[in-house]
Amino acid sequence: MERKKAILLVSCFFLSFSIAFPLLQDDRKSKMMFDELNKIEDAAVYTEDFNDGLAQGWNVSDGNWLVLNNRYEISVPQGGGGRTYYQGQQFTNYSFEGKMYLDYGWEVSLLFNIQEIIVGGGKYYQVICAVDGIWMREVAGTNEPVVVHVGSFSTGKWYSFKITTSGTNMSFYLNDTLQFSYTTLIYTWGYIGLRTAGLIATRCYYDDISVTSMNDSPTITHPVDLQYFLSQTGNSISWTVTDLNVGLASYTIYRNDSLIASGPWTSGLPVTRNVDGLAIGSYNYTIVATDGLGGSVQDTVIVNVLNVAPTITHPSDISYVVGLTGNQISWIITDASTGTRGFTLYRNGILIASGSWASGVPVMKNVDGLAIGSYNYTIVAIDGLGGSVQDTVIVNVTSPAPPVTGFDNLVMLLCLLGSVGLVGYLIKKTEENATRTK
Ligand SMILES: [Ca+2]
Ligand SMILES: [Ca+2]
Ligand SMILES: [Ca+2]
Repeated sequence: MERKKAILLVSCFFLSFSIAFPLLQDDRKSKMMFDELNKIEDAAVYTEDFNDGLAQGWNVSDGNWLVLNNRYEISVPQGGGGRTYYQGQQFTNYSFEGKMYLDYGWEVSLLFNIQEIIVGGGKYYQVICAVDGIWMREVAGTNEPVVVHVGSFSTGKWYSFKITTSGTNMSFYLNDTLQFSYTTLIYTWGYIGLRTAGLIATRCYYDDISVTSMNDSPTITHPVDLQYFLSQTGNSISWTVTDLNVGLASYTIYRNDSLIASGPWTSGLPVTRNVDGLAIGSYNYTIVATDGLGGSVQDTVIVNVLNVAPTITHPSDISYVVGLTGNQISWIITDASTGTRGFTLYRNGILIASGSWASGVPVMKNVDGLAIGSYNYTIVAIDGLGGSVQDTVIVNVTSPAPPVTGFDNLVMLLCLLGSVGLVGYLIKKTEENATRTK
């Protein structure tokens, strides 16, 4: 059954892959990045076995620290001391483990949640394993012990140690046995370090240091994808990253895999990126936010910059008497964003012309020589970037002379009747005159 499921899943994967290759490729890349970042969190984020004879990244504050025999060692005279810390990274919610050996003398110490180390002091917690007991100090001025633990520690043997800190809770283990727990209200994150001090001359060794993060990754909002028309302004993406445990929190923003911005972020406050001024096209904006403690999160927003369709004037319809000349339609097409421009012109739905156009330059069509009738001229212009516009002008061609009207007919009829009456009267008069003459 599981096998069938697996085959089905694989089939679906390849089907999706073939349908949406570019999208899936991006998703897979993001997923891989994310997995890598998560993997760091699951495993030890820092290890040092000193087997290469070096203590890379360790900053000696005081004392004569040496890497000898594949371990880190310090010898101090009576009344002396020494401190060193790993400055490669600050940690929060972590487990600090290793082993230690008191060769002779008084104590070995472990430092954690170090904020700073300065001559004669600093800000950190210190777990002390001494031949007279195990205890802890909060080093910030008074240096008074905050934990006094009755436990045994002796010279001449290796001990494994583990300090866990989670939020404000810390615990100390020796050879996997819990020695004590404490609430660390002042410093809840920081560097790790090592120390010794000699009430009597002391030499001790440390080895196999590791830090495993129990840090929570930040979370991030997912702003909606956005689109705008070319040249529009005021477009931005605003992410908000949230994380309770941060070190040096920083972000990087990539546009189509190219780094375009970076900086610090603050939990709960927006990180805003203006996305104005892009050419027409599709862009992916990916932010990767790290918490400085090994935790990371990312998000991608797609920005589409759209083409603006052309506009066109609407010339008046035309009417002319058949045979007259000088009749033409003049359109002006305007568009700031164009690719390969083109127009097609139709008369009564039949293609009669085509060509190119330039923004703001008239496209003219002579419409002389038509027979009497009505014609529609429709132009369709494309901007070569998916935008188009059209307009239609009606051309009426009329006959040359106006026809006779009803009023004229009436006048003619009256004239005719008048003429007939006059002729009849004259004939009658002529006949009367002839009779009298007889
Ligand atoms: Ca070693
Ligand atoms: Ca975190
Ligand atoms: Ca356009």
